[in-house]
Amino acid sequence: MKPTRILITGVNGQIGSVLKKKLSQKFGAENIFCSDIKLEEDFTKNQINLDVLDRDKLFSVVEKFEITQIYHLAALLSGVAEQKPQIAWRINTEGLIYVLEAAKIYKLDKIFAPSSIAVFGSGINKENTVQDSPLNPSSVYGISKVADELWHKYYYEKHGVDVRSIRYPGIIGYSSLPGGGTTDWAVEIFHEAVKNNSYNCFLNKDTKLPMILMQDAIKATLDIMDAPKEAIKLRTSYNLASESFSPEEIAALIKAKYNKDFTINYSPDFRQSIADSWPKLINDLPAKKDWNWQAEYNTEKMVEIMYTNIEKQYKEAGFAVEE
Ligand code: AKB
Repeated sequence: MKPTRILITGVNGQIGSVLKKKLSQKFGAENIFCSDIKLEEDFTKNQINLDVLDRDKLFSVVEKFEITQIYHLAALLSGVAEQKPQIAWRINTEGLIYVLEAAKIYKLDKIFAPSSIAVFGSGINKENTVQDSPLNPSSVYGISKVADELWHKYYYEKHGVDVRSIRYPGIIGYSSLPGGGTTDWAVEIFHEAVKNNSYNCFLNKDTKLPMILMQDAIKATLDIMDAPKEAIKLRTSYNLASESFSPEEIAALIKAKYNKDFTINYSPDFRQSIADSWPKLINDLPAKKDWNWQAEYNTEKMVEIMYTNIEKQYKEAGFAVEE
């Protein structure tokens, strides 16, 4: 059996750098190959400059480094995609198809390709969005992710590509920044609370959305990839739930427990209508049943982890943090 050698695309994104560390611990740093359009190429460090639309380079990287798995994270998220619809469609769908083609041609063991809660839109029960809810997204990002999910299933059924996917909620982590999503406020709020004691939120105060702490998002990613092939019954993408909250709930927790001077304002922008089309509470029964998914963190613990770690980082980096 060939040793596991993993290519991560879009490693410079919010989840990439954290996933890279975890996969390096698990499989050895020498077996993890990182790529991004914004990464300086250095093969001695397993670093590859890769535009996922460059199919030939992707194929040659897979061949040259004898890759056996790809974690395909390169994508444009909902906010940016809405402003650059055509390039977002290309990166999010064409990029995925090249990865799936590489998996087919080079007979890769498995692929991880995330989807998102953005696949949902009108016609759902927002308080209990079950796996089989209709997929009527109103955002460019959501449209591309619905197409992606169908491509996963197509390559699995037609070519036997073992592609696994979860519908990520908004991901909240302290060691990397999100880039261009509708759920980015849930990370920004902690940075602004620590640095400036105030935050101007781009969503309304009561906009409740599904979220997940980075630790749980990484756990879900590794769990679904570790599951036996037969356990993965859904070849589109699995609903994944952890927490759900609104900006005013997080602001109240920050103020009550970590920063009594914290204030928040609301100036909703174009992302409000994206958020309004998404579920508030996800039902993830199939993920629990098929590969034993269970979130470990609740909102109070998440706030503690986020606030204390971000505060520590700013203090250590010499930023002026108000005491
Ligand atoms: C976004 O806000 O676009 C992403 C997502 C929910 O997929 N964080």
